[in-house]
Amino acid sequence: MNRPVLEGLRLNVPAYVKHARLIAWVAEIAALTEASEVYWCDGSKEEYDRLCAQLVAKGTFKKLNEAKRPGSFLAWSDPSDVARVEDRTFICSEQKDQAGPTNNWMAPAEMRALLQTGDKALFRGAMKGRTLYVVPFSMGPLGSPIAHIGVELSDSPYVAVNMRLMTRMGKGALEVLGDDGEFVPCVHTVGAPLQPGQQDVTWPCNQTKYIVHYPETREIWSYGSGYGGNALLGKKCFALRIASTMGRDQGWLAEHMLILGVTNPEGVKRHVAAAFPSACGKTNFAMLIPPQGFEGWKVTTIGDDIAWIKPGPDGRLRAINPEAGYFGVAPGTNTLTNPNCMASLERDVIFTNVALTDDGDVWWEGMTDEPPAHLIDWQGKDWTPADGKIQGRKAAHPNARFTIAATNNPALDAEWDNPAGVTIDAFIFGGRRSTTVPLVTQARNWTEGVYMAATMGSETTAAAAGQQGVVRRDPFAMLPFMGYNMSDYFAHWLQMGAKLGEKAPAIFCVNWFRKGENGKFVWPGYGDNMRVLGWMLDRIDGKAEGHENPFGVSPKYDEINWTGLPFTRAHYETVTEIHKADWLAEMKLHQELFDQLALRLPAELPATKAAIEQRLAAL
Ligand code: SAT
Ligand code: MN
Repeated sequence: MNRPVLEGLRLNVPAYVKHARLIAWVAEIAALTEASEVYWCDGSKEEYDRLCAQLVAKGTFKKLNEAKRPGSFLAWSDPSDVARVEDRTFICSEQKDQAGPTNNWMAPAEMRALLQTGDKALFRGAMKGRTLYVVPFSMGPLGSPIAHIGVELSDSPYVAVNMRLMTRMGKGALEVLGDDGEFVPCVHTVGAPLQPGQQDVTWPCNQTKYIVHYPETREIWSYGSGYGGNALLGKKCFALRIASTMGRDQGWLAEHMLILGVTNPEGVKRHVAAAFPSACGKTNFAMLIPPQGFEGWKVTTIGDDIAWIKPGPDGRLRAINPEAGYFGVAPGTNTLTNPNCMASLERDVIFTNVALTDDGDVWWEGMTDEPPAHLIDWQGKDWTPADGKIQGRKAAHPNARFTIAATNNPALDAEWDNPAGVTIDAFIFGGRRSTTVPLVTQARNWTEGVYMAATMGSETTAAAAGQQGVVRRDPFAMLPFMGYNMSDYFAHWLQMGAKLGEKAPAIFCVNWFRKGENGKFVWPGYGDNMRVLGWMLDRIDGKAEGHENPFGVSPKYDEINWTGLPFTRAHYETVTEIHKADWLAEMKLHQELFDQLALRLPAELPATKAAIEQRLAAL
C-alpha cells in the first residue's frame, strides 16, 4: 500500500486503514490546509478521555464536579459563534435552479476558487499550527442498508469528541468502509491558523463563515465556525442537506424528524415521525412521559432530530435515526418538562454555553424556579439573579446545548439501533405559532398532508443566528436543511405517496404553542402532548370520528382523554378555534411561498389551496 509522506508531515495512517482513496484525500487536505499533524480517531473511550483531558488543559473544557456531574464538561464558545448561520450556508449545485429559490447558491467553480483553489483560498494554510483529526463515522447503525458513511477532517478536537457521542465514530465505520467503500467527504476548519509561538484562544473561530455543500459530488466544506450544525458535519450538512439529495435520486426521504415508539397497555406498539423546526421541542416530544390518564402507556425514543426513511420489503415506510446521540437545547429543560432528559444529563455530558455554578455544576434558565445566588454566565462573567431580573441578562445562551450519547436516555427504544429501522404509522408536522393554527388536524389524504407540511409556518428561534419570533414559512421544518429545489422536494413527497398508496402513513399537523389573550401558552404541552398523540392513534385505529374543518379532521372535545388535566371546553376552544380572518391572511402567506416556488411547484398544491379556500369561504 502506498502511504504518502508529505514533506515535513507524516500522515500517521494506522495499519488498519486500507482505503487508498481515503488516504490520498487526507494527504491532499493536509497539504492544502498545512495542518501541523494528522491524527486518525479510532473512536475508543481511551481516546475520548485523552482528547477531553487535552481540551481541559487548553481551557476549552472545564471539568465539572465529578461528584455532581460525573464524566462531564462545559465549553463556552466565542460570543460570535453560538448558532447555525443560515445566511452563510450554501448549496453549490451546478445549476442555480437545482438549489432553488430558498437556498443560497454560488457556482461550484466560483466557490471552489474561494475556498480551495484560488491564491487566497480560505482553506489554504487554515490549519497551520493545528492537528487535523480524521473522524470516520457511520450515519445509522453500522452496516445497515439504510446507513451511509462519512469522514470529517477537522482541526477541532471539540468536534472530534462531540462526533464520538453524536455518531458511530471510529474504527467500526472504517471497517464498514473496507478498502474501497463510498464515503461523504466533509472538511471542517475553525479558520484560525496559529503562527509559530502564537498562544491559542479557548474557542478558535473566524468572523468569516462558509457552510458549503456540493450536492452533485456529495462534498461538505465548512469554514470559520466551531458550533453545532455548522461544525458537526454528520448532522444537518450530511444527514439532511446531502442526504436529501441522495433520497431524491434513490427514492427515500431524509427528514428533520424525531422518531418515537408508543406502546399501549395491551402491548401494541406504533411508531410516529414528527417534524418541527429547531428548538420547538422535538427532544421533549421524543422523550415524553405519558401523564395521568395514560397509565400503562409507554413512549420510547428512536431519534430526536433526524430520520432516514425508506420503503421496506412490505411496502411500508421504515425509519432509522442516523445519529447516535442528541445535541439538544438546554434552556427550559427541567424535571417537570422533561424528566427523561434530566436523567440523561446526569453523567457523561458535554455542555456548551450553559452557566457554571459555584460548586462546579451547570445551570440554565428554566432548570429551577429559583436561580442559584451566584453563577458564572456563558461568557465567563459573574451573574446574580438581579442581572437576570433587572437587566434581562441570560446566564445561559438561549441556544445553549448538551451533547449526550443516545444510550444515556432511560427512554431509549429497544429498536433504536436496529439496522432495519421501525415501521412508521404516522407523520406529524408542527410549527411554533402563537395564533391561527389549531392544536391538531389530520389531513384527509396524502396530498392534503403534503400541503400542510409544505405551507407550515413557524416563529424563528435562537437555534439560528438572526431575528427571533418572526413567522416564516418553514416547509416540512426543512427550510434551513434542504439540499435541493424545494418544489422538487414537494414533488418527491407526492411521488412517494403515490408509490405507497394504501400503505402510506397518516399525516397530522399540530401546534402546541397557541397563546391566550394574556400572552401565555394555553396548551400545557410536554407530557400532555400524549393526549393529542392518543387521539391520533385512535384515528389510525378507526376509534375516533373527529369533525371536518376546511383543512382536515380535528378532534371533538370528548374524543381526547382529559383525565388528570383541568382543561375546559373554553380552553379547548382557544387552542382549536379557526378564525376566518386569520386564515384568510394565512392563505396569503401560503400564496407568497407558492409565488416564490412557482417555477417547478407541483400543480397538486395550488389545487389543494383552491379547495381549502372554497371551504374557508363557506365558513
Ligand atoms: O443545527 S444544530 O445542530 O446546531 C441545531 C439545530 O438547529 O437543530
Ligand atoms: Mn434539528
